[in-house]
This record gives sequence, structure tokens and C-alpha cells, in this order.
Amino acid sequence: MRKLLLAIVLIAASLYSGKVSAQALPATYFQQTIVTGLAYPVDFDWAPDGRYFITLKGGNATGSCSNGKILVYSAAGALIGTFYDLTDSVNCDFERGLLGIAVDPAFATNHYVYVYYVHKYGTANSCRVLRFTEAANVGTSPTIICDINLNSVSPAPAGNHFGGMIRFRPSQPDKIYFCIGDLAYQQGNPTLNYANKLNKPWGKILRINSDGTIPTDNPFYDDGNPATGNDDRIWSYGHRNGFGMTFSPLTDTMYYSENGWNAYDEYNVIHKGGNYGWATCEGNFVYNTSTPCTGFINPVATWGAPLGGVTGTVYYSGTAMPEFNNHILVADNDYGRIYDLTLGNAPAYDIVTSNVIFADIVTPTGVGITTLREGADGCLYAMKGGYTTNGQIYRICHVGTGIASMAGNLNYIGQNYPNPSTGETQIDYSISDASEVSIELFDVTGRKVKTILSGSQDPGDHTVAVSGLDKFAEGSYFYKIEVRQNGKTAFTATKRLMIVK
Ligand SMILES: [Ca+2]
Ligand SMILES: [Ca+2]
Repeated sequence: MRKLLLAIVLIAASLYSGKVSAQALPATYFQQTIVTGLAYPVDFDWAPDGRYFITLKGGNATGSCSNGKILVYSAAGALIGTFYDLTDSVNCDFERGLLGIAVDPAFATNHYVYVYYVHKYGTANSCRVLRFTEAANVGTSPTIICDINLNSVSPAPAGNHFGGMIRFRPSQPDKIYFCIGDLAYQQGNPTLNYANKLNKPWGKILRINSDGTIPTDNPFYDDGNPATGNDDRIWSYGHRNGFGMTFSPLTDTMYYSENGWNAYDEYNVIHKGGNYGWATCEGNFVYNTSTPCTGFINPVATWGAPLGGVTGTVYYSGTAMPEFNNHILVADNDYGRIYDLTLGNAPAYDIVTSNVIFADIVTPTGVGITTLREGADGCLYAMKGGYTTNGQIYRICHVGTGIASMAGNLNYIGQNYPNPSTGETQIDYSISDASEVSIELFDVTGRKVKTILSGSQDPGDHTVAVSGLDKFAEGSYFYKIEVRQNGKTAFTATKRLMIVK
């Protein structure tokens, strides 16, 4: 299967040039690279004006943490600068580092940006939520919202299973949810592993107020002191480790992707106070057996070995790609795939009725996707991140939506629609600058059979209607765009068009 997909990518790449490339996406979607050249990125979020705030993990397992920064990029994908530099106090060993980021829902008035990271300075070690106040693209007034001491953990934890996602719940704009893994301590051993211990924050999803106080309606709230009795911050437990969290803004249902050890990755619907089974169960089975798991909340979807390492996830609620309404999209870190999960049981949408691969957008195997988000334009945004020095953010959208590009200054031509065509079709394209544009149609022998358009064009998004195709023979044709700017060819691309009778 991998070889087949690679072959498809190579064929697609040979047909394209310019800034936009199609990879192993269904033909009715396109993919643009918006941001590139990111060193060990993990997560991103947007300001309401479209600026990107991006966390860089810091480095890899053995290196220094010299990339432990938050960067800010323009909506068009241009680096503005460093929002905040945490290189002197981030621990980026293995899966630790500067991980999740969330922009406050009231950013327009308070300018707050939050990150979750593993802090190390001198002898201090902790998991932290830090809040910045954005001022002219710079993070100011760093304020510790939550600090969970790692020095008191004995034995000292391994470098992995620190979770990392931090998100706001749309229905609760003053509440922060974030996850911490089980510190990889005594995996598969429910007696010693932390995930089922209500007096430990490890292996949990935690919920705090955005000012750092603890909500009194948390399910295990007792005395307000996480160090005595229950850890009052716990929202759900029995989690191994996760990198993805999303909420339906329509139904308020919460979803969480979770990494298994060696048999099953999981997708979970998160209920207040729920126990998700680790370290007794992995997937739907008692760990390392074929015995069905009972007494816990089982996953709504699983992936078997070899595990992809599911990561970023989004509940799709936009209008640009209605085919994903009441669907969940989930990325993985090992294969670069995006899975499409159809939800059922309206109105809660808390079961999964099908789970298929929507796309495989990152090759080769070994570098994958860390974050998926839905943009304000309804397109999907996927971050190629983690252990790479050339992390990227892609925009994926449906052709034929009339939004061939955003203000990304990109040259692009979409797949014609409808395709196949009987007599008439349309083609979306966008131009970065004032250009001379031609789109011509060729038959399979390379003979030009039609000039679709030729002339000066303003920058922006365009759609051209093509008629008269019914006079051509049935079969494959190719249309080619050439964009000339300042007397030079700035962009060419060729796509196939099918004519049927
Ligand atoms: Ca307590
Ligand atoms: Ca589970």
C-alpha cells in the first residue's frame, strides 16, 4: 500500500510546478503549503486576525533546546518574529518540550495566549501552563497559570508521556483543558501506573479556570488543594498519553485521541469524571490479552498495530467542506495520514460508524502530523511537526468552493468541476500578482484543442467557465495554466480533464 501511494505522489508531482503541490489527496481536494521551515514544531493557533502562534518543541532527544520558542507568523505565512523565547528554561528531552498552545477566546480584548510546556531551570522541574499578554506580536507578562512539580515524582520520570495539548472548550470560554500522560511509569501495571490514581495528575485530562484557579464543579473536587485528597483538577482519567483534543461547537461533545502502547491507538469521547481504562486496558481489551475490557469507558474507534500514533484531531463544523459535517478528522505522527471518522447517534454524535483514510499527505514514513485545526475559512490546517527541522503548515480544502486561495499570495489552479464533464465545466484558479494568464486544453497527443482563456488578470481568486466540450471525443484531456509576471513564467501547472458522453 505504501508503494502504491508513493507512486501516486510521484505521478501527481510530475504534473505540477509552482508553489502548490498535490499529494496523496483525493482529486477533489487541494493542498497548499502556508508556513515552512519550522524546527520541531508541535502546535499552533490563530489570533482572530489570522496571525499564527506556533510552538517549537525545543529540539530532539539529545540536543539542546535552542529552538524552544513561540513564533508568530502572518496570515499569509510570513515570519513576523519570535513571540517568546523559552530556550533557557524548557526541557525538550524526548517527548518533553514546549508543546501545546491556545489563544484565549477573548483574545480580541485581553490578548492572552497560553502554552503548556515542561519547565526546567536549575533544579526546578515541572509541567506548566504559562500565559502571555500579546503586545505588538510579542509575548509580555509571562504568568504561571498552573505549575505541577516533577521533582517530587519518585522514581524520576522518563522523558515520554507528557501529553501536551491545551484547548478551550467553546461552551466554556474561561476553562482550559489540557492533558498529561502517565509519565510512562509502570505501563500495563494498573497497581503502580498513575493513570487510575485520583491523587495524581499523570495520565489525566485536567481542567482549570483560565486564571489558574480550580473549578469547584470539577468531578473530583474535594478541598481545592491538588496535593491533598483528590487532585481537584482532574476531568477524566485512565489515559495513557494523548496529543489531540477537540470539541464540537454544536453539541459540546469532547473528543480525545490517545496513543496505545503496542496493540491499539484509541479515539475516545470524553465524559466528565470518566475512567478510560489504562493501565488495565488498551483499546477494547484487557492489556496484552484478548479479554474484552469491561468496567471502563471503551474507545469509540481504535487502530491496530503497527500503530500510527494518533495526534491532532478536529471536529469539523465548517461550511466549506460539508462532506465532513459530523465527522472527526484525526492525524497520525508516524504515517502522515488523516483519518476520516463518521460520527453517529445524533444529537450527541458520540459513536463512530466508519473510520477510513482520507489522505496521506506526509511522506516518507517517520515524520507525521502533530496538529489538525479547522480554519476560519472552513479549510483544514495540518502541521507536519515533531522530529523534523522542516516542519510545515498545510491548508487543505475542497476544490470548487470558490475559495481557491486565501490571502496567501499563492498561484494555484484547481481540479475542474464537474469532472468528468459532458459539455460544460468550471476551473478555479488564483493569481498572486497582476499577471498574463493562459489556460489551454490539450488532447492526449499534446495537440492544443482549445484556448480556455488568455489575457491580463488581477491578483486574487478567479473561476472560468468552460463550454463546448461536447464537440470533443470522449476521453482524457489536459489543461495547462501558464502565469507570466514581469515577462517571466511564474507558474505553470497541468491537470487532467475527462470528457464523457
Ligand atoms: Ca484535593
Ligand atoms: Ca482506554
